[in-house]
Amino acid sequence: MSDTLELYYMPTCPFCRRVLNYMEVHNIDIPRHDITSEPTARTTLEEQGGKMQVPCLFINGKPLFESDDIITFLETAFHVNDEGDQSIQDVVQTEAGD
Ligand SMILES: N[C@@H](CCC(=O)N[C@@H](CS)C(=O)NCC(=O)O)C(=O)O
Repeated sequence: MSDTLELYYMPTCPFCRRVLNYMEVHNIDIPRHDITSEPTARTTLEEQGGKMQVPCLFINGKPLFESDDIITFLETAFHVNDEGDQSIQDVVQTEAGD
């Protein structure tokens, strides 16, 4: 099973910075949308997420708000505490090969 992940954020938001810093430290590279610079991103967040709050991680199109919950999800999805950091490709290939 592989999840489609997309992060919606604002560069000035401290909660978003927490998530982005975590991703940077652990080499987690997923598509991201800056709602202040992408014209359609804010609308997408409001319509699909149901509210205007960042950070928001869409997991297979389903919104996950709260920076703590997002980091916990990423920690599990990318096996941060298991056997070193992995890229999303590693996760996808590992799980697809099962
Ligand atoms: N408890 C949330 C707080 C998130 C939050 O307050 N985000 C602010 C930006 S820093 C927000 O989206 N506010 C709504 C708005 O700007 O309209 C978290 O940890 O993610």
